[in-house]
Amino acid sequence: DEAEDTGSEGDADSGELITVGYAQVGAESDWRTANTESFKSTFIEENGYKLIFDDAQQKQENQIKAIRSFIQQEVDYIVVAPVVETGWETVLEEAKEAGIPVILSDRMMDVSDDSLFEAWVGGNFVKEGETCGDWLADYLEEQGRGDEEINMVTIQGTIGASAQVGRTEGMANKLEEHSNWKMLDMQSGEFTQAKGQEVMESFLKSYDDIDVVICENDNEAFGAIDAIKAAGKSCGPDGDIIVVSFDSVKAAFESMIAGDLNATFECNPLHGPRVAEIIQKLEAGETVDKIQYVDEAYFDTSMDLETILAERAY
Ligand code: GZL
Repeated sequence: DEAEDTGSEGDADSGELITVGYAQVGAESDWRTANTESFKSTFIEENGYKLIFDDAQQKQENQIKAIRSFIQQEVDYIVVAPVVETGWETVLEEAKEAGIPVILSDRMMDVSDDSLFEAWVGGNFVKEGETCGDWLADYLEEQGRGDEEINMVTIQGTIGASAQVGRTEGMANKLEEHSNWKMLDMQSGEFTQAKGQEVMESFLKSYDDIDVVICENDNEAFGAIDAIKAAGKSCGPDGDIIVVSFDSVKAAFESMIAGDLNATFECNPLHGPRVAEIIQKLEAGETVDKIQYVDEAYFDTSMDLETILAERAY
């Protein structure tokens, strides 16, 4: 009852629920939907948790409001998937003042003092970008286009999000290795299908010789593919334009099977269990690794995609 509620940290042993506030980015992509589902199916009462979930509609000020609300509610843990990397010091100091541990998942925060969060778990975005560049080099080589002038465009994610920063950086590292590759343009598609289509429409109006479009998530690729077809061009393995993207959600497999998307570079969204493991360790007074990268693969049309899709968890 109220009298006993000292507002102290929840403790699974005493039978009290551990209250977790999750400041989620939004609902912009299939990846985000799978990530939200992972948290909502992990942080349930039968596992000893009470989840308070907030969808910030991709606005940082809403995430900051959510974190302040979690502090007011005296949650036991605050988890954040930060929409962009900067602008978090003040509110993290407030959480520290309140004695509430913060865990980051998915995207990273750029803070001067990393004691402001306990741990971060997510994808290695620079590596994802580099793997994409290496895949493109191999694919073009196989097509006998290893020395050809290749014109590329990039539909970036939300500018300032570490997934966008890393993937753009990773590809930039590879561009330096291929003097015959030219990045004609880069614009943000906000990680959404609608904006991805818009950006690709504008690229197709500006450039009539695009060979590759790099989409910084699968949903932008679905939009880009619609724009390519509407412009009377073709994409995929036998098409005019090579389309590659990041995330590897189920719909990306369907797009590859349909012959539209060439390849997708995985970024696993199922961070619920990983964050729960971090919380359990903190509850037990154990130390946790500050930076925890998840394993990532890639998938392309040379693979047995139906079989792989049948086993995909997201
Ligand atoms: C990646 C995540 C990105 C996904 C997008 O960890 O931050 O945000 O790639 C999502 O689909 O919108």
